[in-house]
Amino acid sequence: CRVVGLAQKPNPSKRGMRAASMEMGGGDGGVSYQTFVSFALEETQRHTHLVSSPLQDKYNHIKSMDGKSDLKMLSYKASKIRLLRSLCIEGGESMQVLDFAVFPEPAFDLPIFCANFFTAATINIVVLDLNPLHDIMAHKDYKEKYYRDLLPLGLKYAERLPWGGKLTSESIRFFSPIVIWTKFVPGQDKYDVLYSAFVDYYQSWLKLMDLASPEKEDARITSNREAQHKYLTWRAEKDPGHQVLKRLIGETRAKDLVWDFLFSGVDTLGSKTFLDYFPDYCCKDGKINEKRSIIGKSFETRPWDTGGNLIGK
Ligand code: BLA
Repeated sequence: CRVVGLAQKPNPSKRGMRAASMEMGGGDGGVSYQTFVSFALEETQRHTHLVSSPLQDKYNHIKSMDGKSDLKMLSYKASKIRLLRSLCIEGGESMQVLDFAVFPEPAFDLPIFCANFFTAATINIVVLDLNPLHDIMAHKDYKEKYYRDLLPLGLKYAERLPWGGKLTSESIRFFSPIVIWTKFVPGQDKYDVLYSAFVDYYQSWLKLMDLASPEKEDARITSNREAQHKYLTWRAEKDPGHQVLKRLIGETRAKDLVWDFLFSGVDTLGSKTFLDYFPDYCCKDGKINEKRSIIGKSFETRPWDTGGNLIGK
């Protein structure tokens, strides 16, 4: 994730970009997610004016304790974007990670762009989605507004990046009907499909951003802010990446990275606690249950039909 120059460049064709993604890997034949981040930044710059986030000074580069991995962080903001940030972990053939997210300003009810790719020597774990800001089960109008037109995009990749099997049941409420949740054995073909999906999903998000106009009512802005705070609270507390980060950089620095960088806003956008939002996690002693899931894992198969209706239990 080298800091890319954000100068305007001619828009490369998707074919060109795919070719570029195929050339990456630092010579070891593996994947590197640097190209994904470079694409996203250049593409964002075509739609809005990105400025460096105040977080950038503190969070830019950390070397893992064993000296084998580099953690590289970038963060920006823009008129409709509260925070665009990425974390790339480059650990050679043993590990490559991308955590790329875009959080809108609370005046917008835009989905949260989410790309989480974990690549180890024998497995890739992928979540790519436009995470709904509001609960799409409870708010059908929100689902219609953002996802009806995106369903064909989800279908486009449903076969080539098939459902990854059971997952933490609580996570499903943060996912949209077009979520790509998949696991696969490392392979160039798959990375090419993943790159193409990333490009399509990100361009779709940017189009939504272009069209978004700010809410006029304070109550709606407050509701957007609280929904984003709930999302940040969930991820800051339960993100699967936390364990890996602890191993790489130690508990204190991992916690700092998760709370102050990856899910920045968790301490400022609202005052409710994790247990206020997710009371099922409360232990008898009043502490937060350390398990990631209370309900357990479920959703063996994709729980939405082609019309985006939830069909799983
Ligand atoms: C596994 N990551 C997972 C799983 C999901 C996600 C669903 C499967 C296990 C589970 O069901 O919890 C991702 N979960 C998400 C996302 C949301 C969510 C994106 O609720 C958003 C709302 N993953 C990372 C990073 C690392 C990482 C940065 O994003 C490492 C630094 C690692 N993810 C990782 C690992 C696993 C995993 C090692 C497998 C081990 C495990 O299941 O804990």
